[in-house]
Amino acid sequence: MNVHVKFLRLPNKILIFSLKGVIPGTAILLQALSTDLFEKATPQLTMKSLYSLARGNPVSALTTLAVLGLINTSGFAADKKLVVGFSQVGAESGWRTANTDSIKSEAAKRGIDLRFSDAQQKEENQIKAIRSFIAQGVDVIAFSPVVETGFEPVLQEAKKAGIPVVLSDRAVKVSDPSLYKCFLGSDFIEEGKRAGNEAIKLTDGKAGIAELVGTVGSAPAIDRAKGFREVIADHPDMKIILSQSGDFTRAKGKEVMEAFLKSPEAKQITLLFAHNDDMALGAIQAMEEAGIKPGQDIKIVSIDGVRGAFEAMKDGKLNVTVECNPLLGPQLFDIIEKVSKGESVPARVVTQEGVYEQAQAAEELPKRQY
Ligand code: GYE
Repeated sequence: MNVHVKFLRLPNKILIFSLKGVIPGTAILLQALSTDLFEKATPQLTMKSLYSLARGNPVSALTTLAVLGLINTSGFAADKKLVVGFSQVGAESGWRTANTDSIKSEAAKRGIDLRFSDAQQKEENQIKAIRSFIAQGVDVIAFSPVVETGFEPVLQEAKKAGIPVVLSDRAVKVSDPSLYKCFLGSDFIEEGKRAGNEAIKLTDGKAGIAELVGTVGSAPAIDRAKGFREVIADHPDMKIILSQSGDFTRAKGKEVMEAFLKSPEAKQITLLFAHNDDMALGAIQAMEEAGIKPGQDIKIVSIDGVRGAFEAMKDGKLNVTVECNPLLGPQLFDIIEKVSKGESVPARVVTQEGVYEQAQAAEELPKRQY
């Protein structure tokens, strides 16, 4: 019998175990096996013990592997599927739905075993989901953090378990940057600046601004507010007179706009800045119900670029949408696959996006993918 056993330990603790040979008395040919799963699946079976077992008695090493289910019955090494745990924010907006679809369809296309969990916009649900991914021993954890803070302890647990983490769409604030490998997503400060510039153009630099803020404590809400303020700071007649969270949903956007329109400052509102399109669409309804012409009496700038925003622009009810691309699936899984192989990835990958005004809406609408 001729059995070759090879071990290779990569610096990031991935073990590669390759074995080639025929089991005597059988036609079973064993070709190759990647063993990064050994440490997780069989912690009792250390590389050293398996190595000496295989050296000393190859047949029993093979049997051990077979019993552990690491060899498929046809005798060929099983191709291990990449297991990815993904914790999504929720289903709060058109943007989010498109993002979820992009992630799920890309995983299916690549034959990835995706464990998908919806946090319903609650941080505690996300922490639970991440803990459960750690317990399941997934290969890579990816998530879109609802808010920026509070994830450090669970990310430390993932690090201890040797499971790499990739951030998708939103960022976290942690003191140890090694707690995640990469943050893939938009530059939200830049989006806020673009929205600010469009607001200045629309109002000739003089506006009473109502702001519909995204989820409090989330990266896009913090950064879009910051970018917008940075740009309008040079224009003393651009004044934010009302600002409140609508949690990125259409229903809350409508509710908060109704309250704005009943407030003593209502008459001074000449521009609405909504941190996403869904809230703007809710606000448009509130304005119409109050007899106000959205897009005319009150100019509206929002962010995302979802189909509903283009439709509203076509109807003259929304003035500008700043694009934020949700179709992150392909880029995300490129990063995840690299990380799973121990390859290095950039700590930050920024998505490319544009700005769309009313005049472009009719032409753009049929091309929109979300
Ligand atoms: O703008 C909003 C969604 O994190 C970029 O979340 C995302 C934001 C997006 O609910 O619509």
